Amino acid sequence: MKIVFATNNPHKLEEIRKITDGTIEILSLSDIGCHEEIPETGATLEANALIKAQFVKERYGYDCFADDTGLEVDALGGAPGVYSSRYAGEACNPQENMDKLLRELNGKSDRSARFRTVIALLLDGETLFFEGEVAGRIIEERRGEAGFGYDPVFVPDGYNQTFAELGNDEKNRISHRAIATRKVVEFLLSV
Ligand code: ITT
Repeated sequence: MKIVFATNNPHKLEEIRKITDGTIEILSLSDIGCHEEIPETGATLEANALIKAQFVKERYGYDCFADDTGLEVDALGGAPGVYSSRYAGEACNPQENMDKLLRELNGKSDRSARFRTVIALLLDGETLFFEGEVAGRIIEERRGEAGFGYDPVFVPDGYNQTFAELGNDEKNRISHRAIATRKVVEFLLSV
């Protein structure tokens, strides 16, 4: 089976190709000649995942799936959430987003948070959603080199290391996206 994963994030592609391990051929946006930035204008992770998947289906005709992920921090009322990639401003980088997060949490004792991934799948005229979540906490300074985004400041429950310290193999075993992706893969292999 061949399906498009509507992302240009190389970390996500590497993660999903490891998880699917050759059972499904995953095409990226650049594999299908799509080099546009798909505007993520939704107010929820579900809406953004669907926007990305529908964009590909409408313009390129492929069945596809897309994910949107947010980091939800309890002491910040669920922020940055759907705005995780642009928490510190439209053109900001992951370092600036992490700086802002650590600043906002400065002095706060409740550091609980979760990563939540929603995947929208468009297949044979149907729309399906899959979800994965990992609870954890935000530490006070960055630790570790692996992964991307907020990985250096997120320690999943049951661990002492950040996602960035755990490394890609362990992260792929337990991550929000791995949980959601495994659900999609299981579904795709069952149809
Ligand atoms: P695409 O839209 O091209 O898929 P993106 O980088 O914009 O890629 P998302 O909208 O899904 O990815 O994620 C929003 C931000 O949340 C992302 O820029 C990261 O900063 C952060 N993020 C997502 N998944 C993460 C993960 O597994 N670990 C750490 N941070 C993550």
